[in-house]
Amino acid sequence: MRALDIITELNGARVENTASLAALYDAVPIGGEITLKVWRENRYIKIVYTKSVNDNRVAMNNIYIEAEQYDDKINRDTPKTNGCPDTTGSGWNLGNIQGGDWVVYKGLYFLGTPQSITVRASKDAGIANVSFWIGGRNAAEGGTLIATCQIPGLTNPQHPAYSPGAGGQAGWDTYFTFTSSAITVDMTGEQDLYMVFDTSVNINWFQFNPGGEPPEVPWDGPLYQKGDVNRNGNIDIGDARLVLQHLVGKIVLDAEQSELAKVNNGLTLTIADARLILQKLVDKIDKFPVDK
Ligand SMILES: [Ca+2]
Ligand SMILES: [Ca+2]
Repeated sequence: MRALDIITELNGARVENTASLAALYDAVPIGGEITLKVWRENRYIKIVYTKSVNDNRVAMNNIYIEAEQYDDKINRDTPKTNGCPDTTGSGWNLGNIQGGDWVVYKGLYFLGTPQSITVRASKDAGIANVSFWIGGRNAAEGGTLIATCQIPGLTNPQHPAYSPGAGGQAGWDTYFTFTSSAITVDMTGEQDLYMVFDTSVNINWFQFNPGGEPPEVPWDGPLYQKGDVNRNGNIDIGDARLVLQHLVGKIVLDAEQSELAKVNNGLTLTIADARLILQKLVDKIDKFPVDK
């Protein structure tokens, strides 16, 4: 939502002002769908999104997970939970990882699809590829790959703090955040999330990055024609009267009415708009300047 957007409807109900917007918004349950009719710059658009717990615009998908708090793992000794010297996170990590290992975090609920995953990790040398799957740990198990994240070792030139002489424990104790590939698979709903490893790496935590603004599409519902300030379906004397009353301060038009009333240049509301509405009413003009 941009600063100059005007929300005119929420789930089909007219938004009169900030208080009515808040009341309409509060009436939608968490997880419920919200359809907004929004006036943006010079056109109506439709924005559809899911109401979230902690964000009134974007689906809740910034889920944060301590890597060592998995629900299940491959049936062998590794991975293991170890103390973690990183200054962020829980003080514990997921370590002793071998190629082929996996862990699973069950029952994560996504109200939308995140953009990507930030992974807090360390490694001494080489490159680890961490794969994230939902529904299973690989395709054969019914899983869908959602993202991969490369973790270079501290002695690898791809590492942001590349230090050729700092292998071994220095590399394992130096944590950085790395960003996964973009998520393009729909993750909405409850998911079992698998993290799969191709080689050794230490993971402290990871977090899903929010999906950003909900997509916008042109408004496809009914629209009032320009000049129909009282929104009764036609141009009438009442429309001109409302504009005049607004201009002398007797009433205040709501945001949508104000847009409907700007029939002259579409930018500012003046006495010319009321005059044009009257001229259209008596068929002196067949179109408003703004419609041409
Ligand atoms: Ca941790
Ligand atoms: Ca009217």
